[in-house]
Amino acid sequence: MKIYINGKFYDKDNAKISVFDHGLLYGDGVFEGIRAYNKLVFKLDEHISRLYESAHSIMLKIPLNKDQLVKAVIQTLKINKLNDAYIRLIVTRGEGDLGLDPRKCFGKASVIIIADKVKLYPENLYKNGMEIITVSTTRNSHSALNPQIKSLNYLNNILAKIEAVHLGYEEALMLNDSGYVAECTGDNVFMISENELYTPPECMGALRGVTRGAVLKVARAAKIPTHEHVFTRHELYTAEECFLTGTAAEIIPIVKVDGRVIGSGKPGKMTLELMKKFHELTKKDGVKY
Ligand code: PXG
Repeated sequence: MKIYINGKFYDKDNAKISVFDHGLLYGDGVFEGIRAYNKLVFKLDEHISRLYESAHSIMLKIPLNKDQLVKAVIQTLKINKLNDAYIRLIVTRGEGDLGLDPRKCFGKASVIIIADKVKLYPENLYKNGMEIITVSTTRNSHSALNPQIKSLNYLNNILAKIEAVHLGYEEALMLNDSGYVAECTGDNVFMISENELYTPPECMGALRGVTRGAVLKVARAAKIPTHEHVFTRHELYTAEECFLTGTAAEIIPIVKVDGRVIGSGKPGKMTLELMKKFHELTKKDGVKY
């Protein structure tokens, strides 16, 4: 495996950055997770744009322009001879000293690209649906650390994940400070009620997921009414269908939330239809390499 760091490729064992990098010391940096399907990078522009938006928000200057970064991603995929891949794009603040002050790292931002095989949830969960549980860790409030910033500080999500794993679940449902449904630790949440599709708006603490955006578009094209609307756990418990979306997860059906059976207890009809349409999209929509 060859890993890209600041314009050069290194073997996995030699792919290293400084222990003084503020990405490591403070989680000061931004990242993206991207998929390639059969030599097509899915929604690359959207991921690159979101990375630059996250960086802009934390006043981190990415040392490459968008075109150069796209080229570096493609180069990493080619050098690793991967047709299908999960790509992790990371920009750290760079090397500084033990103080928080990012000015010490000025001009040293590091760009790292790792391309590897994908790891999805176990196959049987796509067929039979997954169970999730609400955890007590609430999603970061946007006045503290806006969930739109895909930063290297993922402790909020990790704390929720630890709770889920401790309770024997793969994924956790996170609420915001007001008790409304926000998202899961690494996936957006959707529900279907009276044949209409709902997902929480960004202001509820949901990341503007690229897969979320793609699913909303696919649903609209299929004439399914879509709503970015607040909802509570009660509405989710009594929904007809539920599913999660994410770059790694794609679309995964949810059949139980906090022990409450959703709909028939099996992956719903509309969920299955959207999964099919999403897979078709990944086969034709993307940047070729
Ligand atoms: N919400 C959060 C908090 C995320 O981190 C998503 C939603 C889905 O967004 P996309 O753009 O991928 O459709 C993400 C992204 C993991 C893991 O190990 C998951 C993400 C990122 C890094 C690791 O589960 N998901």
